Formats: sequence, C-alpha cells, structure tokens
Amino acid sequence: MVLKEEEDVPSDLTAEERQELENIRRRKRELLADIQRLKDEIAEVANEIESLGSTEERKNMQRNKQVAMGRKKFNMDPKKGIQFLIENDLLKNTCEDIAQFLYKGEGLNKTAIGDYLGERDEFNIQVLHAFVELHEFTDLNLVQALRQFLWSFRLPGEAQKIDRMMEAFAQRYCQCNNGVFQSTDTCYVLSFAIIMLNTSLHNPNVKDKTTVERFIAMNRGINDGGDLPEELLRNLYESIKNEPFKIPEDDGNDLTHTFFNPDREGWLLKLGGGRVKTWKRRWFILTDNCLYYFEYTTDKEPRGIIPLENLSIREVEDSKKPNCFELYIPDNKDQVIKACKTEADGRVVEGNHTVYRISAPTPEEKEEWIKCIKAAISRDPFYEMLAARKKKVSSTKRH
Ligand code: 4IP
Repeated sequence: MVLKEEEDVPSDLTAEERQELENIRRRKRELLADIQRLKDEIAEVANEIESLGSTEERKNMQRNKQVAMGRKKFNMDPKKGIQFLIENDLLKNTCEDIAQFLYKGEGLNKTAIGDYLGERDEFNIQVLHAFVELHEFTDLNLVQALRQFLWSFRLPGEAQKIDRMMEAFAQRYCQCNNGVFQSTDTCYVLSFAIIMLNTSLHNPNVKDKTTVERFIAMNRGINDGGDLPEELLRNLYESIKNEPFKIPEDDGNDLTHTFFNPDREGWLLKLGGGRVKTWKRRWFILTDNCLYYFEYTTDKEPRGIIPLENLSIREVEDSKKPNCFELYIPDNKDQVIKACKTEADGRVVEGNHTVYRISAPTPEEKEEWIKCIKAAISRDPFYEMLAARKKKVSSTKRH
C-alpha cells in the first residue's frame, strides 16, 4: 500500500490501524522538525564561525597596521615609537620585551635602534643590557662577536653612548667567554684596537696600513699589565684583514669613517734640547695621547715621553733638515714642555724643551705624523675615555 498524501487515509483500515498510522505520521513530522532545527542550528553556528573568523582577521589586520605605524614612528623618533606601541598594547612595557623587539629589528632603522640603546635614561640602560644579553657570544672569538654585535644596530657618534654600549658588549663577551681576558676593560680596549685596525686596513684614506707586528706591539700589556697570547692577536688580525666589518649604513657613513686610528710609529729625527743642538734618530711611538721615543725599536724603556696634552703642532722650515714640524705650547714663549727623559746614566729627569723640533724622512710621512698627532691632541672625549682605560689595563706597561 502506497500513501501519496499525508492526509490520505485508506478507507479499509480498522480504527486501530488508523490510530497507528496517525502515530507514525506524527513521529515523522516530529523527526522532520528536529532535522530542520538541527540544520538551522548548524547554519547558525557556521555563520557565527564565519563572522568570528573575519573579526579575528580584521583585528589582525588592524594590529599589523598599527605595528607598522609604530615602526615608522620609531624610525623617526625612537622614544615616541616605543611609547605608541606600548599605549596600543602592541608591546609590553618591560625592558626584556622592548629589547626583544629591537633585537628582532624587523622594519627598524639601525641608527634609530642605536640611538634608543645609547640613551642615558636608567630604563634605556636596562633595555641596552637586556638587548646585549640576547646576543650569544659563547665560543666566538672577539672579532666574530663584534661582527654580530655591530651588525645589530648602528653605533651612535656620541662618545658617552659609544662608551656605554661597548662597555655592555665587553661585559657580555666576558660573561660568555670566561677566562679569555683578565678584565672587562681589556676586552673593551682590544675591541677598539680591532675597530681601529679595521679602519686602518680597509679605509683607502689610511695610507700607512697597520702590520700584524704593529698590531701586536700596540696591544702589549693590555691584559691587566700582561700580554695577550700572540696567536690570539694574530687570528683577530687575520680575520679583520680577510673580511672587514659589515656595518649598517643607514646614513651612508660607516665605521671606517667614524674611528680614525691616530696611533703610529716610525723613525724620526729629533733636535736635542741642550746648548749644543744635535739631531738624533729616534724610534717614535704615538699612543695613549703620548709620544714615546726609543733609541732602538726593540728597547723596552723609552728615552723620553712627551704627553701631548695642551700641546699644539705646526710645520716649520729648518735650514738643516727637511720635512720638519714642532710641538709647542700655544701662547707661550719660554715655558718648558712637561715631559720626561732618560739621562745617559739611566736617571729619569724632567725634559727641558720649550719646543720639540722633529724631522720626518719624507714629506708624506711628515703629513701623516702631523695628522695623527693632531687627531691625538684634539680634545676628542672618546679618545680620552679610551686612553684612560688603556692606562688602567696597562698600568705596568712602560713603567
Ligand atoms: C742630547 O745631545 C740628545 O740630543 C738628547 O736626546 C737630548 O735630550 C739632550 O738634550 C741633548 O743634549 P747629545 O747626545 O749630543 O748630548 P736623546 O735623549 O734622544 O738622546 P732630549 O731631552 O731631547 O731627550 P737635553 O736638553 O736633555 O740636554
């Protein structure tokens, strides 16, 4: 028996059968209603999911836009950029989170990162330390560590900032490589010797390229009075020679222009200060803001030391010797230059020169010496800081 319509009720059914048919039809209707309800519910949930997805997406897009805006603001004014990101819940206000953000550096200008990290505020200093902690220097030699560090931001120009950042670097390096250096200061001083070596070897304006022997000699006594292993210094030298530092160049300047190495050494003639003026060939070394002169290149003790503080330098003509220059006290005629010298009998006495007249072997060398001495005596606060540290780590040097 086939029933076409719901309402159709065959006439030959008993009352009982009719009742049963009615029950079946009611259950069927109920089931259909249930199915429909379920379908509706599924559609509703699907809708909800769909709309949920798009708000999430929209939120993400909005967030990404704000982060991009924060990065732009940071590049224009680092402090304002960070403040914007914090206010918009895009960055947590902790030094660790900010350091992480700077370390990732996505879309950030490296000069701006350097400026932020170099700030004197206590909070910025904490960020700097957290930032340095993110660098892993274990088992890297000092050149490898410097390569990593100097690539992560651009070293600012201001002496105090450079000092703070390199101090933090040296601390972290020593923490990761216990026992390599006697002190953080040694690591700091050697780091600059390396940066300056990079300048000397790779800046085409520097004509007189530092040799490995000179590099080793310049770093004598910096390990708290002792010498660093020669092999270590040779390796660092070779590494820089083979590959210069890669430095972020946001503003077209690089490190080889920022640091000019004023240290220099070579043979010069010096006019004596006695009544009978004699020219003596002496081995001169310019370092630590002082001019040292030796009788032989291998001498341990200098014959004389001339601190360059408060001195000036000028070119002079001399009837007897070519390529002359003089160290003198500006605005002064008779005052004796503060210096010390060793007498023939070995006693160390005060110098008695009112000027030091010196003759270089060639006009080019004269120019180079004048340039280097000028760089050493110009009051560059950074060199002064570096010289002070050098003195500290090599206090037994030359004494
Ligand atoms: C000496 O001449 C040397 O030139 C000394 O130079 C110089 O000392 C002496 O000057 C001068 O008298 P003689 O050797 O002919 O005696 P160096 O020390 O390099 O040998 P300076 O002060 O230039 O070192 P006085 O002023 O110290 O006498």
